[in-house]
This record gives sequence, C-alpha cells and structure tokens, in this order.
Amino acid sequence: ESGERKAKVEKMFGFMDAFLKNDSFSLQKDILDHVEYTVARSRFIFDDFEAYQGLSYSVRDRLIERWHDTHRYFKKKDPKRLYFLSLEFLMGRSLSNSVINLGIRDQYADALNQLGFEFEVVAEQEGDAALGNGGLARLCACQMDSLATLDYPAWGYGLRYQYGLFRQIILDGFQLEEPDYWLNFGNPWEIERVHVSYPVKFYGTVEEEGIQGQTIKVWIPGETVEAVAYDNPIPGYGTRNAINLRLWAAKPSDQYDMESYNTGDYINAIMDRQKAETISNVLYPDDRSYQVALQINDTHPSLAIAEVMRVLVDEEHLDWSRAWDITSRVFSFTTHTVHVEALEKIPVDLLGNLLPRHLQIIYEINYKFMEELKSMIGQDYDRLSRMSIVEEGAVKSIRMANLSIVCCQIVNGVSKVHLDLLKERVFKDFYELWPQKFQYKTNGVTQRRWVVVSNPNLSSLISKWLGTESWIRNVDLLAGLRQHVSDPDLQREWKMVKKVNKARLAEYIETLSGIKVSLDAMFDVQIKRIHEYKRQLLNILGIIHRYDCIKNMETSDRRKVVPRVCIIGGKAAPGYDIAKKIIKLCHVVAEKINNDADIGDLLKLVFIPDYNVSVAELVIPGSDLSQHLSTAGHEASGTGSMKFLMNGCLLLATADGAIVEIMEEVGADNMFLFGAKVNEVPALREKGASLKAPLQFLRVVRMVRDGYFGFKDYFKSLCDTLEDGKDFYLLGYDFASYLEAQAAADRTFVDPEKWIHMSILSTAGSGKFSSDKTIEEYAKHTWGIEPCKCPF
Ligand code: Z15
Repeated sequence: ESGERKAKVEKMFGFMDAFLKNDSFSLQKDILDHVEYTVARSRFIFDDFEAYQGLSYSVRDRLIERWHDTHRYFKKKDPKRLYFLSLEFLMGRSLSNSVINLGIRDQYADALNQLGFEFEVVAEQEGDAALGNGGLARLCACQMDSLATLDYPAWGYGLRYQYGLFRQIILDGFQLEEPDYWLNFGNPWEIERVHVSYPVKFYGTVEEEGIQGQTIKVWIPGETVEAVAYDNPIPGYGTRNAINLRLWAAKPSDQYDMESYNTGDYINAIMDRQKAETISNVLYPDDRSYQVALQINDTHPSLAIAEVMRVLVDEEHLDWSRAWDITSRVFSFTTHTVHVEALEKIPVDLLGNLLPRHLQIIYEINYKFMEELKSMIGQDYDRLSRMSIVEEGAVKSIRMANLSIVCCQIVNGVSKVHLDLLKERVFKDFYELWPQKFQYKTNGVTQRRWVVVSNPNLSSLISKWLGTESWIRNVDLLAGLRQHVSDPDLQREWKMVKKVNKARLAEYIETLSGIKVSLDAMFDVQIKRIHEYKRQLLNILGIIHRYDCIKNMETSDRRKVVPRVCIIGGKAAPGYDIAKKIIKLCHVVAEKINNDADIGDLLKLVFIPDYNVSVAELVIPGSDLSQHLSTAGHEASGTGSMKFLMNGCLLLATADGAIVEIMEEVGADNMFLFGAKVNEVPALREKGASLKAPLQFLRVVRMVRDGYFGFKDYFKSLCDTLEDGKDFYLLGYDFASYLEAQAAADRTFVDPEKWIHMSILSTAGSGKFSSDKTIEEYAKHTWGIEPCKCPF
C-alpha cells in the first residue's frame, strides 16, 4: 500500500526537487497560511508575535523536509552513528540560526518585508530554550551545530524540561528566581512523537529464576514511567543535512498503578500519575553542584553504562564478558571539571532502592575491576580503595566517574591544562594505570551562532576582506585576516562595526536601567554563571578601587582617566548564598557610582539581569574587553572567552583552562594576562595567613566591610571569605597583578590603532576554538565516525 502511495505521490509531485519553494511569493504564502491555519489568526490582521509563529512554522516545514531526507539517507548508507547523551542542551533561540543555516535568511527577510514586518523585530519575539545551566550545556548546543554542519550521522539525546533554567529577576538588587514557562506560548521547533515512547522502570526487586539449568536475574520493577520523544531538527550550514535532537518527556504510563484504579481509589490514582511527570518537570538549576543528586553533572552517562549492561545481560541474555566487551567499546566519557568535590556520587541506599538491578551490576563491575587491579598492583589497599567504584565511609556511595573511567576506553578532558590536572590530581591513580585512556579535546564554539547570527556586520566585513564566505564552514580561513591587519581601510571598517554594535548594546542598557552610557567609553564585560572561583568579586573590588582612585584624584588628572562602562551579568544558583551576595554587592556599588555626579561618564557599572544565550548574542559583539578571572586551576576550559575572541574583543584573563591555548594562538602580547599560574596555586595556598594581601586590597575590602555601600551586616560573611588565610580563591594575592593588567588595558585603549590591531588579530587567531575543530577531533580519535552527506 505504501509502495502504491509512493508511486502516486511521485507521479504528482516528482517534477519538483522539493515540495517547498523559497521564492518570495511562496514564502509569503507559507507564512500567511500558517498564520491562518496553524496559529488561527486572520491573515489580514496579525501582530509581531503571530508573524514570528507563522514564520517559524514555515521554517519548520523546511527543516522537516531536510530532516526526512537526511534520515532516509542515513538509513540507506547505514554508517556508524553517534548518540550524544547530555542532560542539558542550552539551545537559545532557533529562528535566525535556522534560516541562516538553511541559507534562506535574506529571502525570508524580504518576504516579511513585503508583508509589512521586519525580520529582526519578528526574531526578537522568540524566547530562549534554556534547557541547561551554563558552559557544559551551551557546549552541547554548539557541538550539535557542528555535527550537523560537518555531516556526521549523529543524534543528540536529552530531556525536555517543562521549565528551563529559572528567570532571574532583580528586586532591590537581590536576585529572585521565577519559573521559566518556556512552553506556554507553544514551541514551533519541536515535533511531538506520540508513538515513540518507551517504558522506564524504577524501584522493585531483583529475583532469581532458573531457566534451563541456569539462574538468571529478573528485575520486577515497582513503577513504570513512559518516556515520550520530542524531536528538534538541527540544520547544518551549507549542507542539506539536518540531524535530530531527541528530547524525552516523562509521562505517566498506562500501567501506572492499575491496582489503585481497581480498588476504587480513582482520584488518588489520577493524582499519583502526575508524579511521573515530575521527572522532566524542571531543570536542576545548580551549575556544578557539590551536592549529591542523581540527575545532574557530567558523569550522567555512567548510569547508561549499567543500563546497557542490563539490557545485554538480562534481556538479550549475552554472557557477562561479551556484554562488557560491547559496553566498554561504545561508551566514551568527557569530564568537565577539575573539582574532586564536584564528581558525582550516588548513595548506595538511594540507588539500591530506585534501581536495584543497576546497583547489582555496578557491584559486579567493581568486583571484577578490583580483582584485575589486585593482580596488577598487588595488595596496596589505600590505592585499591581510592580507585574502587564503591566508596566506603559514612555514606556508602557509587563514584560515577570511576565507573566511567573503568568502562570507557577513552576519557576526555576539555583543555590542555584540564588534562594535566586530571593526570596529576583528579584521576592520578587511573592515569598511572591506563595512561593511554586519557586525552583532551579543546572545547570550541560555533562561529555560525556566535559570529554569523549574532554579529552580521562583522560577518560581512570578514567575508569582504577574505573574499569569501567559506570561513563559515572552514574556520581556518580566519587566519587570512592577519595579512590585512595594518590596512587602514580594514581598521576603519572594523572600528565602525564595533561602534554600531556598541550603540545597540548601549540602547539595550538604557531600556533596561535608564542609564545612558558613552560610546567612547571602554565596554568592559564579565558575563557567566556567578561562582566564587570565577571571581566576579575580584572584578567588583577592582571597580571599587577605580572609583576610589578617581574620587581621590586632582581634577586635572581626571582627564587622563579612560572612561569605562563595566558590565556584569550572570545567574547564581538559588541556594548559593555567597554568589547571591556578590550580585547584591554589584548593585549597591553600581548605585553609588552611577549616581555620583562627580564621576559622570568616567565610570559606570551595569548589571544585566537574566543573562542567557540571547543576551550573550547582544552583549558579546558590543564589548571591547572581556574578563575571565578564574583562579588558575579551576576553570576546566571556559568557552565564553572563545565567543569574545571570535568577535574581536580583547581578553583580560588568568592563565587558566582554554586561555592557555588561546595565548598560544593569538600571542600573550595580544591579551592582558595576570595572576598566579596553575602550578603556583597549591604552594600559595599552603602559605595560609602568612600570605598577606596588599594594602589597596585591604582598603577596598574595608570599604565594603565598614558599610560604605550600605548593607554592612549582609556583606560580612562575604568579606570574611577574603581574610588572610581564608582567601581560598586568592583574590588578595592576585589583586595587584589584576590592577596592572587593567592599567595595561587602559593604556592600550587610548591608542585606538593598537587596540584595533589586537582586536583583528584576536578574530584571526580564533580558528582553533571553533566547535567544528573539536568535533572533527572527537570523530577521528574518540568516536570513529565518518561524514555522511545527504545529496542536495
Ligand atoms: C559546567 O557548565 C561545567 C562543568 C561542570 O562540571 C558542570 Cl556540572 C557544568 C563547565 C566548566 O565549568 C567549563 O570550564 C567548561 O568550559 C564547560 O563545562 C564545557 O566543557
């Protein structure tokens, strides 16, 4: 029957290469049809949001077309596939990215114009898909874009949270959290697959059964939840390929608590069903949490290890060694942290209750591993217990990272420094045992979203000077900008682009806060999750120092001050008290400085609320300088720095994470570096209270402590973290060199030619930090997959 239908459809429509046409008339008609029939508004009267909806549905149709072709082609060629598992994907908006990757942005802009709308305005209507916290989650989104663009046969798998990352509201300078109702206005970018669903089992018991003289383990689950698929097409750039990001939503299962129905407790049975949905209800808002919790962290694929073993052994009846052989060859593991405390552990009691069979399997894996290890290293019990997958102690728990390392052939870090730290500290014992397992792949970001979508002016400028748009797929070509770096025409145009972007950002700041900022000032930006190790506090203390210096200056000297607009943005985890105090401090300092008539345009401080992907797309192109201040040895990689670098913003940074490799690419003299080095930090900490902070530092901390900005009692605990001997993140030690780096930035800024020069070289040197590079490395050296390009 389907063969017949296919023949019929082919006869009717076979003369078309695709059903959907991209000429202006067809696009206008498609938009209007969707406004009328999908959105159910009149095609004669609709607003910007409805235009966004109609437009998005028409783009979605085109995505689906490519998605089908790609998957049919993958099926036909049947190459090795990659399944990319992550609990978080921070996709942001889809509209602009999609039409650019499909190559039909201008056609759509024109079609909209004909209908009396403006593309930029309509695109602004879209909310962010914020199914993730920070770096790790955005990295996955960038990598999906690269996988699609480079034609790899890949699938992403994640969770479709009903509520994404909380909205940050600032009230009187304090952070408040509001739920992110991102699905309330519909989501044109997903396709619900009601028929693609799987039962997921929990609780219950494991029983033994004899079959043909053998005993096998049978898990009798206590509860079942249904996982329903939602597909999100991810289009590649310059290719017909569109891959799939499949997000699972938890729904009550049909079998759910039948007993209660039968016993007549109908209402309670229905209420109980809602419990199932809570699994994918809300994203856990703790970036790199130090608590123990099941559904967070970068070791989460490790539960999948036990699940694959269970399916192979219990359901497919493979013997253990065959199952282990397969499992250990399909998984690979990327770790994103340097903090031993952040490695995920699951209490045995919890796991045994929730997933009893999985716990048994993990015990079995560990038993075999311990036997093997003993045969290799003998009776070194300390080392054996350090390496064991099971941690004895007050709370007996499973070390998910150890499980992952034991199982996977390859363990990846996210930057060169990160790998060194993994070898020397975090996973030292394992490294000595299996040095060949440990590798790193430098993180990267996609130039499609972070330059082409977010900075169209710079994008055109680059294409003009390189004489090609090919850098959008082949990022190595950016290096070609170096040969024009001294060309006054390029310099002038480069400066113009920056100015236009700064004007856009200034407008945004004014609407947000009413603060007017001068475009001649240096826009100095720090945007990322608020975390002690990222040291937003160092930035704020530096700003207080700057303010204090200006106040104490002779009026005649003030002419020499380089005007600054300091911009800070980021969310604090709702339970992270110190981080929330840092946000409040930023606001009280801003209040003081911005209202000091004496200071005027010399210094402004702006906190941008509700920092997210879309805000980043606006802020990054408009900044001159960006700050990456993590105490050396704490940032596994850092990817924000790469987005700024590509956009020609200069970096003021410590030699931590990926910054070390950025230094190699753009040269240390094109950046403002400061602070203790990774290998110096442990010895500095050892010095404890004998490591004295400089006077300038004591002075600014004192100002906060004494209530110069108000809220004296509230800031006490924050100031306490900075006392000699307690200053774990070494703000005091790094303060002097931080101020020097800031002064160097000022001196450079007053030499615009020099600044532009450095700026162009930053973009030119950013090629290594495209996620295209990272993905190619993973494909070759970890996953063993090849491109599979769907013909146009
Ligand atoms: C997260 O965003 C990162 C690490 C984590 O362990 C968790 Cl739970 C969340 C970040 C790193 O902090 C950052 O340095 C890195 O660039 C990013 O992952 C991507 O690898």
